Amino acid sequence: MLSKNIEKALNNQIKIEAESSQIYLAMACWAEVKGLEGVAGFMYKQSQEERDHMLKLVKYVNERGGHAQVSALAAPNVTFKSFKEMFEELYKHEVFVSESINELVHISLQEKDYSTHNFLQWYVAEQIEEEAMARTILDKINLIGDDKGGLYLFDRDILNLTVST
Ligand code: OFO
Repeated sequence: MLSKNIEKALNNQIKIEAESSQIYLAMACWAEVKGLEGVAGFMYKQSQEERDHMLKLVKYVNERGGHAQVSALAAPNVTFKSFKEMFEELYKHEVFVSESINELVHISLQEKDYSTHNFLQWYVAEQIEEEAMARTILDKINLIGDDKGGLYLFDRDILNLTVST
């Protein structure tokens, strides 16, 4: 059985994962209307993964005697100055999510909830991968600079970057 404190913290993470999904969906739309098909595909995939992260939490909360909350979400940015800015935002957001997961891990230890602590390890590993991936992408973008040919190749190849689920 989850304590009220843990239930509340997990529900907050459910909201964050749902917002992440919306943030990446908005990025997918922006990229798609700009003709960046590869980037759009990548963002649609990220958006779907965030929804899966949310659902995993929802199931866990409900299975452990809590009640997963489906709540109103903050509206994401829908336009970006450049695709570089968009990926910088993605990176910053992933760092924010990692901090939030770390805080959850901290609370689970404080409450001596070792089941939740164990459950959260999947998210800890996932965030390491997602932050690393976002940094790799930003490095590539910095290499490309204003080179249109480079952007074309980047858009073509981005879907081949391995993304865990
Ligand atoms: Fe949910 O993994 Fe990124 O944020």
